[in-house]
Amino acid sequence: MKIEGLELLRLRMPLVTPFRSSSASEAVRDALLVRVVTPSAEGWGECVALSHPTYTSEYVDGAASIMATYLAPRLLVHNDVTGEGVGPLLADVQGHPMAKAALEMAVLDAELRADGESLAARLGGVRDRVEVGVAVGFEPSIEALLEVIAGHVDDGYRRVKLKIAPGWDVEPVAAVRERFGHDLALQVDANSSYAGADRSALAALDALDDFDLVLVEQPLAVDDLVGHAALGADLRTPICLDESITSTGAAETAIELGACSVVNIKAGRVGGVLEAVRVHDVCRQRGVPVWCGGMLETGIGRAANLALASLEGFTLPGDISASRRYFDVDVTPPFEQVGGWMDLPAGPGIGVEPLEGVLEEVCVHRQWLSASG
Ligand code: NPG
Repeated sequence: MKIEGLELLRLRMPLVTPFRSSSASEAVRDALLVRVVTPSAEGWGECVALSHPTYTSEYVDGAASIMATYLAPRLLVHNDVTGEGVGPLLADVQGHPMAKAALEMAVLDAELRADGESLAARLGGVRDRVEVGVAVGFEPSIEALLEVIAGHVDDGYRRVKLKIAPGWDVEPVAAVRERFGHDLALQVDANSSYAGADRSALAALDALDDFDLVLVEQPLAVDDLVGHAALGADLRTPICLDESITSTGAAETAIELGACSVVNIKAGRVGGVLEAVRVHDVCRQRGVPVWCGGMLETGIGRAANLALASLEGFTLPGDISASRRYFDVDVTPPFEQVGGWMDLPAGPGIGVEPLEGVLEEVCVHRQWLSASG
């Protein structure tokens, strides 16, 4: 397909409650959408980079800049760009996986809409609804945490992910188990906050073994595969990696070294949804379950995550919560969950597109990029 042009849209989306993790505290989702215009269809993608470079080195202003300066020009000069072809065309630009992933998604979406094929079908999805969970950030007190979780459980969620860090781990986990029992699937995410921790902090991770957790996510540093392998040999609870899994090769290495036995897959972190499928495939070949991580996406990114999560190996609930968990008004028709299940949108491509009226409300900047400048 010839890309006639593409538009970068910056959205200001207030979050219903601030999301506090060890790497970020977001009260407003500063979102970046990509709209690709071709003769036969338009396509949409979302760049999951956050406002600040605290989860990885990417951040939304930087992503918009790298797209305009380096990535979009590499696509606009060609007369026939395909979804499969986006990665290779951008490969000489080092890094920036979230920016690249958004462009690949938008081109793929346009291609699929023109062909009348859904993204789930194209990726090899096997289910039309997926199990989902909810991630809870840091709360100021145990009581506040329990209240937030009670709300999510009342909404029907059956899997909760807690942020943990040294000093906030055993106590909140024990309180959640005490209050909600063992029917609630519970996992924790440390975002590398135990990297370089002292023995007492690491002893807390051992103590978490007594709480029947689904997994402990990314306790140590992004590049500390040996440390994760050693920790995994001590813990009964499976170790899952997120930030460390930056590509298919990284997944193979981490699994071969015994650094993880579960993998969190995020298309933005690995450079695109097609690479995410390859990560899924190598995990599945090795019997490693995967689940779809979340980055506070709007409905555009959420729709793409659902398609990815419909693949066979996604056997654990992902961080793909309902739109209302994040925004009073989503930029797409709202995604709902019932009893911890979410339906995939029907229709070609990602199956949704922005609601014009809402887009007008939340869009704070548009930048049009075309070959003619
Ligand atoms: O529900 O989309 C969501 C958030 C899920 O906790 C979640 N994401 O480390 O995976 C993570 C975490 C995150 C939150 C990452 C904020 C970056 C910023």
